[in-house]
Amino acid sequence: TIIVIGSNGQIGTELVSELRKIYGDGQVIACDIRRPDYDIKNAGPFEFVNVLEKDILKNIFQKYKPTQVYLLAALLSATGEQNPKLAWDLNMNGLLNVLDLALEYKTQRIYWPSSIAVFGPNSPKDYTPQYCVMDPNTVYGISKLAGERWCEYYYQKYAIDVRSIRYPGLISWKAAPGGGTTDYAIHIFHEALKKESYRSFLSAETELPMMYMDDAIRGTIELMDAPAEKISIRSSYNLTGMSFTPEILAEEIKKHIPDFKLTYTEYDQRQAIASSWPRSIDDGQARMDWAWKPEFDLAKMTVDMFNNLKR
Ligand code: VAH
Repeated sequence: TIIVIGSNGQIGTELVSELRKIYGDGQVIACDIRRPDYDIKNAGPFEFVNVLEKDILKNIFQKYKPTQVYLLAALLSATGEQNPKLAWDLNMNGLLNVLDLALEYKTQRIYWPSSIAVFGPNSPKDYTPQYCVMDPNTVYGISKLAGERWCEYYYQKYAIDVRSIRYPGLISWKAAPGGGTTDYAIHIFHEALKKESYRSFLSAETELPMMYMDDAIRGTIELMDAPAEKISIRSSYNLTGMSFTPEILAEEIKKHIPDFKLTYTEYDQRQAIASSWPRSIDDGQARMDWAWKPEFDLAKMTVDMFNNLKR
C-alpha cells in the first residue's frame, strides 16, 4: 500500500487520484487532518492523520505496512510567515516523524517535496543551479532546506530511499492552492473568468519559475519509478516547467479573454518573498538522471486551465 499524508492539499488531491489510477483505489490511503471536501462517497480509503502525532502515525504504519509514503503536509511560504513556529514544527518534525517510522517499518520509498524557496537573496537568480549558495529567508524555505539536509543524512546513514523535488510554483484547477506566494498565478484564471480582471499582489516584472500540475505529478511519479542507481541527488532535484511574470501571464490570458485587465495591489509582504527567489531554474540534473522533460508551456497550460475552468 501507499500512504499519502496531506492528501487534501493542492498536490495531494491530484497525486492521490493519479496513484489510484496506477495502483487501484484500495492501495492508496489518503491521510489528512480533515476529510476531503469533494464528495467522499467515491473516494478510496481515508485516515485522519496529524503528522505531528507520532503515535497515531505509527498506528498507520503498523496497520498498512506501506511500501511507499508521500509526505506532502506543510505550511507554505505565505502562511508560514504568519505562523513561523507552527510552520517549523509541522514542516520539520512532520518529516522527522515520517523518516523515523519509515526506517522502523522498512518503507521501500519515501517522497518529500522541497521547493525553490530553499534559494534566497544571494542564490544566483537565473538558471539557478542544483548546487549554489542557499540563504532562504522564509521559515518555509529554511524548513525545506533543513529537510533536504535531513533526507540526505538519512539516505547516507541508513540507506533509506527518500526522494525529493524542489517544486516551482504549481498551477492547477482541481484543488485550491495552499497559501503560497505563487498562488496569484492560480487566482488570476478564476478572476479572469468571473470578472475579466485581477489585482496581482506581485508586481508586473516579478518573474518566477512555474509548472503545470500535470507535469509536476508526472515528474513526481517518474522520479519515484526511476531505478535507485539513476538517482544522483538525495537532497532534492531542481525541476521547472517555465518562468513568467504576471504581465506575461496576463498577455497569454488576453488571447482567450481580450478585455482582461490586470492591475496591481499596494505593496504586499508576498512581494518580498517572491523577490528573494530565483527567476528561472536549471533542471539539467533531473533531465540527465531520469529523463525529466516538461510537456506544458505557458500557452498549453493556459488553454488547459480555461478548458477545465469553463466546464
Ligand atoms: C509557495 N507554492 O508559494 C509554494 C511553492 C515555490 C512556491 O513553494 O510557497
